[in-house]
Amino acid sequence: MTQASSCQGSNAAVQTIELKRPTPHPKADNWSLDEIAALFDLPFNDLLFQAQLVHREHFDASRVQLSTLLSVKTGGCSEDCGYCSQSAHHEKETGLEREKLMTAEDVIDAAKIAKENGSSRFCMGAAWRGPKNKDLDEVKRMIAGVKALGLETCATFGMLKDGQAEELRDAGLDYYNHNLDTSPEKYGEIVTTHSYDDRLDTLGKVRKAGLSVCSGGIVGLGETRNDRVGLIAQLANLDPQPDSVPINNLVQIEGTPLEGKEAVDWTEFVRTIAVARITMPKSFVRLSAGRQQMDESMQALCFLAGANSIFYGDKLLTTGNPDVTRDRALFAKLDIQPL
Ligand code: SAM
Ligand code: DTB
Ligand code: SF4
Repeated sequence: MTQASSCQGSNAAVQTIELKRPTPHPKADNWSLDEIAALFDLPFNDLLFQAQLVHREHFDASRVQLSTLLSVKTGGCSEDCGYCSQSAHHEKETGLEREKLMTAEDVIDAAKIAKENGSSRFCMGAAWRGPKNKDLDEVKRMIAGVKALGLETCATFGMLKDGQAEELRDAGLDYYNHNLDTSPEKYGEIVTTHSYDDRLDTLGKVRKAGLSVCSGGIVGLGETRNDRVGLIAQLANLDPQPDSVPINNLVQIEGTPLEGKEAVDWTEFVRTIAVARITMPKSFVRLSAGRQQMDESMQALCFLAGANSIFYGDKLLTTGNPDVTRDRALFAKLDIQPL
């Protein structure tokens, strides 16, 4: 238990706020839904204060990791994820043009630019249910080429079959991104072509191959607070916890089933970041999609809540991201250094 006194004006009664501090050894992998819900319920300032305390035990609070994303195969995906611009199920409505798998050379050229701009990790995304064996050779060449530039490599290619994670690892892959996206209860309303267990199964294969796990979710799908609690519980109770936890704010895409969902209040997004930080103290928490729609002060609050990674570069997969000049200016104002 630690105590913090409130700011005292001359007439103000002295108030003491009791802060339950889940340190020095926060439970790494045994968070109950009630404990997580109680964190979400904390007064906003207390939650952010706790998140900062936890954050500073494991990280320099003024350093943020930079990852650059590239869509190496765009559109035409067989899956029906309701938020996604790349699903074939809603391509008539979204009008997104399909693009075939990029060549390794073109991907490596893009990675060189990301490196020059200061990124430390390059994430390659493909609109696949999972990689087909016929695509693996080209994908392995791109991974090896990006790794040879001295960048960390990350891939998000969908569900993996036995042996594929090992093949990607042997090509030079460091991280595999595969999000749980929401609670198990909500998932079936968002996606019907694969299940939550399929997602967990791939995460298990990734971990078994010795790859670093990147797994997070989306806020703003029309989910309840309980769904956000359920998502964080799933992520925090993965054993071991994910190395990297992207928290995306839904980017509403015209023509997708989730277009027009009521946006979640900014405080709830910041709370989700803070709860992720407290429950996964050693993970990088990435302030992911949706930054282009956020003002600088909201992003600053997300960093205060414990976010310490971003996507850097003017594009995510199919949608925009703040350009590098804007992010450099924000970092300068906040005295943040790239990791
Ligand atoms: N097909 C692969 C998969 O599903 O894992 C990889 C690509 S998929 C686009 C990666 C993640 O991006 C999704 O799991 C989701 O969390 C996020 N994402 C996709 N579209 C988004 C959107 N419109 N807004 C916010 N996040 C989104
Ligand atoms: C993640 O959690 N977010 C990224 C990355 N992992 C692959 C993707 C965001 C996509 C946003 C919508 C788009 O650009 O299509
Ligand atoms: Fe989009 Fe990935 Fe779902 Fe395909 S599997 S529709 S690329 S989120």
